[in-house]
Amino acid sequence: MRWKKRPDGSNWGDFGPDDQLGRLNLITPARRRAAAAEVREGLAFNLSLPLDYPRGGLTSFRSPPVLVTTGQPHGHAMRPGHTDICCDDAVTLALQFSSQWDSLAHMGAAFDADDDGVAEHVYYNGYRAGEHVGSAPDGTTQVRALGMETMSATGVQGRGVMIDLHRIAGRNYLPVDYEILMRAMEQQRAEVEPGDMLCLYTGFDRVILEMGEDIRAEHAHTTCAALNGHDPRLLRWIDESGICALISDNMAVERFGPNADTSQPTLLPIHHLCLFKLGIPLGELWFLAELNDWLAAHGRTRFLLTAPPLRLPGAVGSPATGVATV
Ligand code: UVW
Repeated sequence: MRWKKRPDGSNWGDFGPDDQLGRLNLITPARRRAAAAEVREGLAFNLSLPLDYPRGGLTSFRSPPVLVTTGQPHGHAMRPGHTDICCDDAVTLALQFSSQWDSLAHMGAAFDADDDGVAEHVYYNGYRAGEHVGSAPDGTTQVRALGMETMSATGVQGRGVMIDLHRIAGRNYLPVDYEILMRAMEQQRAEVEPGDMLCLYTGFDRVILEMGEDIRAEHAHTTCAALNGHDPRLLRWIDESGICALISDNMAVERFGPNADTSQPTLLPIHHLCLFKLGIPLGELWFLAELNDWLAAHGRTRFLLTAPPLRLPGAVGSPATGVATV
């Protein structure tokens, strides 16, 4: 056993001692069939920003994609005497630069999981920093547990539920607590069931696209809605709702940065609850605008969501190209 003591309010061990999927275990064949029943029109929406967005200075520590050819120039003749010409390319990008999934290896905590009075650095279900999730001195990652390949293998397909926070906040900065979220759900007749993937539309995706190079880090802290992770009732609801993924078009799903409450032990309480305690992957910077517009115009909130991350062994984050079908 990797742990003797689990964090209060966590579900470590509930899906098995070696579980690495967390709440995604709740997507059963029956839930996938219920999700497929949401497909009535046959329309599909791509939920990724172009991966070279956000531009400007929104994220300083994650680099945008750089595409290069893999040695031979684009349009090179494959073999003399034949008509075929060919292009191949390679990319360098930070996996969490644009529309992305955070795996359960993205954030852990200092916690005394072996109950010896000293906190260790651990992740969901007691997986250890260094031993299971770590990086070598040359910068290569050594993620042996909780990496993207495990999440990807499930296909990440189930029912998505959209809640439109932009309808409430517009582009005003709004920390969303339990009351506000419940009011939005009631007004929009949005119901969430265990195993659903919850999408929160804030309108920040369109801010990113419209502002282009002019966007700055402070726009993430001063524009649109973001969950208030310091509201205990909101945290309780996230747990009790049974959601298996939490997704938004904003930077971090929750508020962070200069306006955030720094008096608590964790700076990102929703990351802590979801990734560390409950095994709920987070989707950030998704492009939800067109899907949200369509759902709002048709009085709907539910859809089939298919969003596997890259099946890239050892990756902590992944670009996300979710597809919603309505
Ligand atoms: C951090 O910035 C730490 O993470 P995220 O991209 O998940 O918000």
